[in-house]
Amino acid sequence: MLVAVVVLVLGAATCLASGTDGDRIDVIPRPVSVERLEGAFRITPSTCLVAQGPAAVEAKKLAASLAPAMGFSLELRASLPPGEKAIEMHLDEGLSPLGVEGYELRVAPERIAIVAAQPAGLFYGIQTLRQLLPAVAFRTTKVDDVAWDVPCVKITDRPRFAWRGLLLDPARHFIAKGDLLRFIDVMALHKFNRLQVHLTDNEGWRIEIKKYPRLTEIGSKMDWNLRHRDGAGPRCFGFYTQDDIRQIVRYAADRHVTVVPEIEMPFHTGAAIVAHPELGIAPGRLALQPPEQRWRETSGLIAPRPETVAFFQDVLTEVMELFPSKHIHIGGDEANINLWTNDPEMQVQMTQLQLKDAHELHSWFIKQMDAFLSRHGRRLVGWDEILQGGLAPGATVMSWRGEQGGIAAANAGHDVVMAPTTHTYLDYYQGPPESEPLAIGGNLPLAKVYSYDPIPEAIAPDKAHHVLGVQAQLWGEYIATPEHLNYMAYPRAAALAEVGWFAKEAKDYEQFVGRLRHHIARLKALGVDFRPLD
Ligand code: TNX
Repeated sequence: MLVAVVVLVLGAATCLASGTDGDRIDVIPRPVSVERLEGAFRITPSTCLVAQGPAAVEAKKLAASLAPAMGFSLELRASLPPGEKAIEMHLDEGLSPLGVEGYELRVAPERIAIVAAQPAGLFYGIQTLRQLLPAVAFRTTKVDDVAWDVPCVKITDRPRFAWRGLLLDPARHFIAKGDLLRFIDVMALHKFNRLQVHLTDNEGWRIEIKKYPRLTEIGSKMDWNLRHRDGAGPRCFGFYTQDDIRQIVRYAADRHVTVVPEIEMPFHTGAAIVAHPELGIAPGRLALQPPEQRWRETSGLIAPRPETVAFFQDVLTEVMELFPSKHIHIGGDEANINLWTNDPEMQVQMTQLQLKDAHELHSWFIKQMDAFLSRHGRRLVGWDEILQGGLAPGATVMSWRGEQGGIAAANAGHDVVMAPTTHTYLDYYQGPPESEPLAIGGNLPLAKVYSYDPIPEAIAPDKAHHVLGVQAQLWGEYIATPEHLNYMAYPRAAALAEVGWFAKEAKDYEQFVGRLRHHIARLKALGVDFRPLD
């Protein structure tokens, strides 16, 4: 299998390098193998779409995505009408060597065929097909006088990694449901398949929990925000009802995106502590404060008493009902555990549990959550701080403070997702700070994102399969509007999509930028804001 993939990759390199401008195949992420053939298939109102069963479900998505710009909807049929031009889609187990997300796309003058082993593969074949059309195919209103020509090609494609993620942070600035859904549309076009949603933090609790209504009654209207220190700025209030969540999860699933919820603990929990002071260290202090003082009295750190463990397990019970994702993220980052070291009640707890320090108490708490999620058939994911004090047996590690955490976890046989600040923090500046909107800091230009390889050499070759993939973060402290969100995301997320999809051997930045120049015309047609290329 490995040999076959390498051959495909090298094949792609030769083909694309020899292509003249008229032959350009400007697909992002770059398909593994592209062969340009003579001629084109023209889509017209009389073109029919042929698919059955699960393939028909995907075929309808193709028709729906083309209809706004083309002004007609392709007619879906169950069988190929003799002599008529058709786009045909079907599942074929024979393609299972391409994995659950791989596909073949063949375009000939009389027929387009998309074939895959699984529906996700058909969906990705559709995303490639859309990008072979003129960029105005992405317009959301009818475009006249365009020949909807698709160049003849033979494409064989499959992703390098199973986890190709983006993180959104509605906790810091709330993201309205409609904006979230539009974001999912654009990420799916780039073949991303995981959306981590950071639902809780010091600045806000954004998910309705039936058992603890105060979490949103109070925690979604926090009067404090890291960015707007003197109070909450615009878009700092809001939450998703359970019905909203179900709608988001379903919408994402239709686009083959799994929504991974993140419920932060034991730190970054200020909003929960304001709503439920009993979760914090020295309970009761908060309740006595006037509302505008509430934040200043929370450390953002919960006290891991048995009652607190039960509280968060109750929360996770409702979260598991809403999110079918196998992976559930519990945060685990940046805990200021010195507060436990110095707290008399926590000292007693550490002695009782025979733990030698606060790191072990942190680990003990995470292990309670790991055991609980494992009992329910789920997998815990946490930021790399969960390695300190001993990694929970079922944990998957998201490596953000560089690659060391990911390397250590993978070499110890744990799954990891690489998400280092150095290459995947899309909240960082993407150009000279003086000419960019205010950001949290850092410096992450497009080329650096593109250069990333999620498998560091320090991971033993027989452990490399533990690297599930890669994820980019759009932390929300400085991102208050959907326009700004897209500006920070694109085009860097397009580069990350290629990092997650295309084999590193044939990655070529100049060639990527050439394709990107065409790709941004698609973003424009869709009305998606992006940072212009240098
Ligand atoms: C660190 S990444 C955090 C986030 C911030 C981010 C800002 C991580 C696990 N923790 O809470 O939003 O930096 O770049």
